[in-house]
Amino acid sequence: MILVTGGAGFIGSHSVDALLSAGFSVRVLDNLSSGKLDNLPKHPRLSFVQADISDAAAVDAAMDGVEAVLHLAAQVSVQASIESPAFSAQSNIAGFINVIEAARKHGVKRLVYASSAAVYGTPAQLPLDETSPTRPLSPYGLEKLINDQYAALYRELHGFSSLGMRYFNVYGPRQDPRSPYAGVISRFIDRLQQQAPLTVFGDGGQTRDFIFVKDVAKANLAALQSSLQGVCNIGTGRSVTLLQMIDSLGQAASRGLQVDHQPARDGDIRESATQVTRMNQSLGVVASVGLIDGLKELVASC
Ligand code: UD2
Repeated sequence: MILVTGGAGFIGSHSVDALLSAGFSVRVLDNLSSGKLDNLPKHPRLSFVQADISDAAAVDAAMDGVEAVLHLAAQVSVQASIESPAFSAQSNIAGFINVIEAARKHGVKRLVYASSAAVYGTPAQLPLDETSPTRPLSPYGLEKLINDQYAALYRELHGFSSLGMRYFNVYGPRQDPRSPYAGVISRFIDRLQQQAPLTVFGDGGQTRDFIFVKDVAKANLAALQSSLQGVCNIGTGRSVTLLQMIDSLGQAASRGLQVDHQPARDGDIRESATQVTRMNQSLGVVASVGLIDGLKELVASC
């Protein structure tokens, strides 16, 4: 039995699909604050518990009979973490401790959890790798870094096996464009459907590593089955500018796209890129969905 916290969410529900396809039994624990039951299939090997990770007793009960945990439940908004740091820490630090401690007590063999590229802040040198300096720019990034430190401590103290997944820019079906953490691609899809121009903050020359959510689900599955310890950057290893991404989106949607430029966002990171040697070689996963193919699948799903 694999426990997936946040399993009704965007990355969570795709990970549940991958786990079910691989033959696992899955228990989802989700408070449905941003996840949706509609994201989950009806399946004989899937069960659902509605609970919050800040509820230690509920987390403890959900560990019964579990061999590995995929912990994705979190307060996911960077903005909310700046506005309400105590509330954010309740989920992202206290909630994390509830999960890792309950897992240890129940003798769970493996924890894979969502860390984030946000731990790096503005990169001093590109491409990033797992040894790059961390300098988070928000409570959210700091909370994820603290998760990584707790996981390292649990390894030292208890020999507890875990891997933190430092996701870069994940896109794909089921990402809610109105959610506080909606990525640029889901916003653009929303604009496209409304036949409205795409808003580009700044000149569009900023770069990002966009990874398709099914590749992320594949990496999560591999991570649960691997004994790799520490943290692992999760991306494609190929960054593109926003304007290049818009060009690919136009090809995927088979239409020309109108762009409206607005001033650059405060605190926006200009360039982002990661090496994926650890993901490719140690985890044995290569992101295989190209940007145009991923965007086509996303457009078709709407
Ligand atoms: C991502 C995370 C953020 C934080 C950060 C850390 C998402 C959605 N955001 O921010 O939470 O972890 O990484 O590195 O995962 N843009 C537009 N038009 C729009 C929306 C965005 O031009 O309508 C630009 C935006 O200014 C930025 C780029 O697109 O330059 C990507 O924006 P994003 O919010 O998808 O992701 P990012 O990498 O800034």
